[in-house]
Amino acid sequence: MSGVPCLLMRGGTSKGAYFLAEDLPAEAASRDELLLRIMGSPDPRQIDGIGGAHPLTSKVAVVSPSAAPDADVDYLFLQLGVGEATVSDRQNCGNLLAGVGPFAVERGLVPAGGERTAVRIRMLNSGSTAVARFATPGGAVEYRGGTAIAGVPGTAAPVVLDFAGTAGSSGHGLLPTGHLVDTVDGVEVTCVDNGMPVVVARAADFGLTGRETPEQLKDEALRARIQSLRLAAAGLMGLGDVRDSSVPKTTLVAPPSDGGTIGTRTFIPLEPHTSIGVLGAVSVATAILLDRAVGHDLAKPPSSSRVDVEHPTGHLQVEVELDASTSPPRVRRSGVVRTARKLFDGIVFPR
Ligand code: NQM
Repeated sequence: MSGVPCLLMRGGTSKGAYFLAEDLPAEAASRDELLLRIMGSPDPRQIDGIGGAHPLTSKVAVVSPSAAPDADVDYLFLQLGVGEATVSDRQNCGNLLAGVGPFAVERGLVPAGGERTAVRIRMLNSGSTAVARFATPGGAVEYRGGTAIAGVPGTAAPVVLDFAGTAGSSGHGLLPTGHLVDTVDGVEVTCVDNGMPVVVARAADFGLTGRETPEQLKDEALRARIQSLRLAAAGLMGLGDVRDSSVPKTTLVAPPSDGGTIGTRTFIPLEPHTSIGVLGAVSVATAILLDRAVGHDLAKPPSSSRVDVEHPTGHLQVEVELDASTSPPRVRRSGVVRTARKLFDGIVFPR
């Protein structure tokens, strides 16, 4: 069995295997079958592969030069199931995205541009683009730096990500149901998609404070309620039957308890998130900025375009600028600061 060149990176609060598209089978079914063997799925422990036994560490980035005039590279994100043999391209990942620019420089797809390099990335899952800016002193990616992100010990070099065209990433607009608020399963929700389709509901409507730990949220009855809510909401969002899909996510919101703008507990799609996804946070922040949306009433009004999203392991600062004078509102700009780190570069041998 021959191996496959692979670079293992932490991207934001996720960890994944980064590949050049040319090193994987071109045909999607053979590629997915190979990736499952590489990650060790299906197996709750992924013991015979390099996956980390959690959705946040069972991720793949496939990167290639871009043919688009406004992009340097194409990035396809694949979410691999842990206990299930599933590979989904239906969601994007803003955390692995943080490693795509550095990976493109590491593999020579983009030349380092002096002290700092900007890489324009077309995100194939959603068709939107992001620009990643990071330090490349002396022509090499600098991973060390002083930026801390919640959920990752220590500090590293910042990767600044600016998004364009993320609204309606799943093809049904910023408010995919066509309404600001819907009632689903007896609770009010705001279904939003500014890069990630998310069902936003009030934690209080589930008998929760929104300050629970992810461990406390691992409850069979709650899991069943979240599943029922997202299956019904997905129908209204035009997403069809999402039983085997990683989207939509569900975020339960509550008043902030640590000086931030809003408190969140997120399910991906049923597993409690240890923090919150990047594009998930951008989407939730967008919702709570909208007058009368679920969560708007619970949030501390931000004084600028910066929304401080509280999550189980800290805060995620998101920048969202909206033009609320149009219907539906128009997203002018969204952005976020992340870090990434090269962990291992080599050849991976599939099972
Ligand atoms: O929302 C988890 C993560 C993600 C995705 C998820 C992400 C995003 O924390 O952009 O980054 O929602 O499954 O990496």
